[in-house]
Amino acid sequence: VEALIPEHQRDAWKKFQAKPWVSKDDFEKEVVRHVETTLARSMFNCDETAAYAAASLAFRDRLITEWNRTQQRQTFADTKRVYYLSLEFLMGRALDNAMLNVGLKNVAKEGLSELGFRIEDIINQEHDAALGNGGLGRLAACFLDSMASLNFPAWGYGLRYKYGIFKQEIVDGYQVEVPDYWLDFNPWEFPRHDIVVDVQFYGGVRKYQDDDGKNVAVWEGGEIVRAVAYDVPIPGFNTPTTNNMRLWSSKAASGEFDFQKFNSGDYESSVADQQRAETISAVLYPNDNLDRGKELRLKQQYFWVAASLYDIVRRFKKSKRAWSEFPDQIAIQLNDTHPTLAIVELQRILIDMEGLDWDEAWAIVTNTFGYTNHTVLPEALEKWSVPLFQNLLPRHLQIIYDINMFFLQSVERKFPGDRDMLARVSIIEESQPKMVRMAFLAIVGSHKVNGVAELHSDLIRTTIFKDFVKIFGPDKFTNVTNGITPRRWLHQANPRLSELIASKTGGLGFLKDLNVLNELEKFADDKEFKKEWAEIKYANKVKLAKYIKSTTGVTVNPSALFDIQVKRIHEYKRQQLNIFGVIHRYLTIKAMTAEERKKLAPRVSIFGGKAAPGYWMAKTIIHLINNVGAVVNKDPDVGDLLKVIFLEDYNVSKAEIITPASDISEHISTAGTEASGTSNMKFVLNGGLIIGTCDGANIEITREIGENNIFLFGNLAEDVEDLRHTHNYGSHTLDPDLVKVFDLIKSDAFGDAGAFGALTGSIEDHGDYYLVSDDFHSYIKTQALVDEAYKNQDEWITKTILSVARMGFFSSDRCINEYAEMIWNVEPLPVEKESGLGKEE
Ligand code: HBZ
Repeated sequence: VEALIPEHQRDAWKKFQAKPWVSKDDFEKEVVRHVETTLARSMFNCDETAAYAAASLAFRDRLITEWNRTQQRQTFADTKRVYYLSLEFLMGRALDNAMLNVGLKNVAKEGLSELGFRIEDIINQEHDAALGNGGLGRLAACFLDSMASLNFPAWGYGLRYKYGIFKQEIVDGYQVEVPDYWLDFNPWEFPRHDIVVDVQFYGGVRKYQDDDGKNVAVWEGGEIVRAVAYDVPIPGFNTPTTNNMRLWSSKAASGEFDFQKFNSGDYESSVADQQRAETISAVLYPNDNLDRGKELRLKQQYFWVAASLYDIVRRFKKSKRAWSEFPDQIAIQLNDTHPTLAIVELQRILIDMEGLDWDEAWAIVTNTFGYTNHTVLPEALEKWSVPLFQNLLPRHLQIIYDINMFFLQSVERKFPGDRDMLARVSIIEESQPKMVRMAFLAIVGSHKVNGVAELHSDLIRTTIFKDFVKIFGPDKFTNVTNGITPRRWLHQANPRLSELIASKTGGLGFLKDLNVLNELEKFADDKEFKKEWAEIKYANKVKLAKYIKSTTGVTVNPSALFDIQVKRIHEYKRQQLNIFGVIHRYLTIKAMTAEERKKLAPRVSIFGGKAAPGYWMAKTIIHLINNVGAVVNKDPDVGDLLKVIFLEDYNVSKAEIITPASDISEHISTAGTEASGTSNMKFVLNGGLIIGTCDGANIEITREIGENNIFLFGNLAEDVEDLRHTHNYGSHTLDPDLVKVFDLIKSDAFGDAGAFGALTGSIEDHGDYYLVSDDFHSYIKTQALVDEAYKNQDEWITKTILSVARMGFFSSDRCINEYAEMIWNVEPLPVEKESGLGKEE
């Protein structure tokens, strides 16, 4: 490469090329330089915000240098790349992560201290990058960390929302949503004003035969919106590999249209055009596991997919390879069905723009894509109305109809005369209006489909996608159980535990090979070790208790059992079961004698999570939790025995405080509804036990850590259908303890019971779809076992050590290696030395 540049120029470039700083002095020099020049401030008015900005810029500069080199290395190696398409990346904060991944946190800590700052205060200045709803978005973030840490040539593609997930405020016990404008100052992104893609919407299709008699389709007219790239460096842990996350931002395409309007004096409507274009990437849709079918959402999906594919294809074309080599060079993973249009878009590019035959193009497409399903809930499966599609993306709809026609023909050949089968698997649902079933399109257009935990993958094979297993054979369907990055969820969130583990396992190697945790088994009965282990848990609880005090005003006892359920609020996740259990506990305490009360283990029930703004039932659950807390927390009969806390605005950075502080966490979804869950893994990895149903990854966690170390309860997935049937067609009597809970609610003990009528009614009168009553008894009994077990601290600690020791499987590094081998067929790109970076142990 260098030879392409004239020698005298090359020398100057090389002489002055950026050299990543490593020493404390150099770090301080960079911080001061950024304060004085980039920020135009002086040390006299450098507050924590400015210090955060300058420290971030110092680290960003470092990342950019490595990022550039990584991109060059990957380009010249010319090996296969992975593109992870996700409409959500729930990254959280970047500075702490960057410092730890490049191994310079201690350097920064000392440097900042000499400049007059505490590193924790500086880290806390950062606004979370909250471009996601929950598990799906956070999984994408963990995957980026793992792909970089394992040196895979991989990019993430997403949307640069101006507003991430809303900020939640609790006012009088109700959730209130406040917009999350997070871009005021974001040092982690690089605008690439030179990387733009014009994306077309609406218009019509003209078809004709060209001179050679070939059918040609031209999509013309309509409107153009411009996509501008913003790049975010993704540093791997203890490796120079720094990958790229490219987020697209929408703006009006400047061009003839605008000028015409300016010239005709139509300034206002030209400004309106501008705003309309910017609306596309303005806001993240705040629904998790619900599809609402809004046009703007489909626009977001196509905008992002079209820009990303243009970018990917442009990069491929530079290599001058034959089109048939496309799938050897590129793997694209679809994070749920949100990017399914990429399948159609690539087919369109290949047949309409590049002139390939249908079959040749389709082989390339299907060999390129993999699809990950994250839910079996029917209300979450995406469908788009055909009329809406026809209007917004007329050419894509034609291609979908063709894909469907060829697909149904193949089904007809395989299952002659089975018309029911054809109707069931058709990508077009023959409803009024007709709908495009995106999951079916994703299956037909991919070479592999995976679920995210074993039970979930079995369920999709045997229920929602069972016809497709018959059609394509079982090998197309596979499982990749989710995982989490131990860098953020152990090393960053729980530094003392990480340090203790490092001291016993020979350094930080476990963060790159989590199975090393196994070595902790031998300390499970080591008195000294257990003492340190318990002290760390206690310190983490003290920290959370302080946080609770400062945000809610409630004093909690750090010696009490901390029982935590933090995740999106959803009926299927059953926070209502938890709060009904809390009310049951409250009733029990009230009925106890003073003597009996002395024997009870004090408990703090902690909740957190956002409800989708339009999800009334979820908001009602939040309201009930808060009202129960208001009553219980000031009841003198109860005192320390029970406190009920709702933590406002649960997000990634709060999870980093909450997760290390649990004794028990709750993962209590109706069996068969939670695809995997990932916070279950985070809590166990941080030395907490869990109470859970036989659902999602709980099952595999049990297999790994042993059933003595987990509190399982409730009905099994295989029995859910029958139970629901009995509720609706047989006799449905409620659990007597639950009836007492409802009676208390109805006595207005927690405020006007009318506010909770829909919630209790859904269980009493509307079939109890989520089996709250069916599982109530088992839940209460199991919670009593938790109380008992917690009294024996010695055994409890042993259980938590053994559990952590057996969590190696749940590293997202293991997931990424599985995807790479089973689905992507890509290899890591080795780096010369593990790290040219600061190495901290
Ligand atoms: O994906 C979650 C699953 O509920 C959870 O069990 C799993 O562990 C996790 C990672 O695989 N799904 C989501 O978080 N889904 C969404 O947030 C979502 C967002 C927009 C939608 C649909 C789903 O339109």
